[in-house]
Amino acid sequence: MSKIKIVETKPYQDQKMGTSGLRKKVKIYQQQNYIENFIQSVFNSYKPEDYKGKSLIIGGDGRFYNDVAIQLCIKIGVANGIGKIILAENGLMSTPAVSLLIRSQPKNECYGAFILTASHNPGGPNDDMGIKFNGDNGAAIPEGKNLQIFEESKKIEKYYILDTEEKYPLDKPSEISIEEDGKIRKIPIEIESTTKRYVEEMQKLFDFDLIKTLFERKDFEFVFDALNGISGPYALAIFNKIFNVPLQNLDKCHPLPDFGGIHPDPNLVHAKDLDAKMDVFKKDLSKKVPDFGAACDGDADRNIIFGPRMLVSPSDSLAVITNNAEIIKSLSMKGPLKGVARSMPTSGAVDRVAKKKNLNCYEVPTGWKFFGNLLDDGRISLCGEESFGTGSDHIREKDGVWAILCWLSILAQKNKDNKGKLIGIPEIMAEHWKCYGRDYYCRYDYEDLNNEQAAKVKENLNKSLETFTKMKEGNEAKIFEYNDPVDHSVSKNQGWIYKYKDGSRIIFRFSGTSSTGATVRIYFEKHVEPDGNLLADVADIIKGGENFPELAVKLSDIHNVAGRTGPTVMT
Ligand code: VG1
Ligand code: CO
Repeated sequence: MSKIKIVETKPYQDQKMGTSGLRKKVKIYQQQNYIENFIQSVFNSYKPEDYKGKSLIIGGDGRFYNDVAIQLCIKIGVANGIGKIILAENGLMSTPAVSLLIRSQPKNECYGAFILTASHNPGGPNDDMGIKFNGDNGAAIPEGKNLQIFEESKKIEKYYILDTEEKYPLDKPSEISIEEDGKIRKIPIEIESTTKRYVEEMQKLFDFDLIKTLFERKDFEFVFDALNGISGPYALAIFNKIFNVPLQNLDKCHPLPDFGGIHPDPNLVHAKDLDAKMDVFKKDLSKKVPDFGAACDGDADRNIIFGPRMLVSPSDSLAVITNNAEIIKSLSMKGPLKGVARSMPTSGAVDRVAKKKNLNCYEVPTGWKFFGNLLDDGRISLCGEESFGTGSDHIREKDGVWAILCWLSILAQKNKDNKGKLIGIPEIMAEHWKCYGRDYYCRYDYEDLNNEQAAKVKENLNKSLETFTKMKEGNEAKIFEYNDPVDHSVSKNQGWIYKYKDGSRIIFRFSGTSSTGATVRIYFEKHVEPDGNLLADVADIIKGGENFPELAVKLSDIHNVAGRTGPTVMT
């Protein structure tokens, strides 16, 4: 039998959620009452009837310190009046699977979920920890709510917690009994399988029998890398158990608290083993390369897709999926697409497809939470970000494994009655670009600028808006501001856009997920018409003609301001 105790605390001033949740170094999270304050601030920003007696879902990517956070979520949640805890088995569940789990709860019975992840950021005692809160629609809470929680966290004086040292089991159901106002309240802790519900949902959304025909082909080889993150259990359950992909083709599929020391970020820099397997840097033309390579990030909401010796840029991936929506069951089963959306820095490739198909195409700020209203309002069925995120209205988060299944569906369908040479990813891309032209795309990150340097870069970018506009006829430059068409909220200062007449763009943004210093992201996008050079190297096009990286350095003066000679990461 436990009692509820009230603990006095002092506020922290830095608990503002960024692009996706609160991400900080573990050392920051380990400060006294740091997690307690944040969790209580979430409750404080809601009315008691929003959570009292309702269920709370808890899950995460298994990173270091999640075990501590899980126990606190339970004890503070129950002390605030939560009526049932639904805990992911061993605390492990991907972000998309949590979104699905929330949406599977009976109406008005679920408060939301704490998702314990810093997503693509590295983990371990010296790296990052994160907490996200998703509301009862399964989506990360909107910007306004984030700010409300931040305000609460700056003035918090006390929190409620169960007065017990007990550690609740993560692998079997249990029950908490508390004494409250002279009465006894019992709160069940249910255990939800990490993978079961999600795998069953994917079997409903996709034609698994059709996809199996692809895996049965002798000339189709598939490799996957979970980067030691939470996508591993889902990959094993689907790719190995159902599609019979041999285990040696499924790499790093057992989640590790420090991700084995790697950065669980599926991109050209951090997915090194997969890059090598797929020979994306074309080092050994004599060797046979798999036909399909894929990876997900730490919490399994991102995806990367490789063809043999080629990366499918995430912006292109969104365009190709949109173009093939009719042959992907998950997207066609509810009728034609309602509309599509992309984040502002994502290339215009999907816009071209949307235009041809007569679909509305929305441009939102970076961060999946901005798609939530459009999805809930039935305005879009599909959306994506340049940062390796793709998703649809089946849940309210981006979904790595789902995106891979979309691509497998396209390939399976294209090869349905094809006994000849495999129609693979290169052929699908070539066909796409022939029809729409190609939007060559890449991103440079300059990490760890100090505050002063960041302020100077911002000042330079503001000044350069006018300079750029005068540089060439048809040039436009502006700071992106988003007016949400559903709730009419306005999000200002969402990045600097320098745009040419043909749609080519250079974009600057400051990251909202880095846990140290400021990270400047520079996005380059150059359009080539269908009759132009469609099979060139991305770098050659981005630097050829008007040299975009050089121009970006001029517009921001970042090399002088921050004492750099180049970006820290190029993807
Ligand atoms: C980055 C990406 C953004 C993504 C966010 C969360 O944000 O650019 O597109 O939504 O990470 O992804 P930023 O502010 O650092 O650029 V995840 O998979 O790390 O939750
Ligand atoms: Co993620």
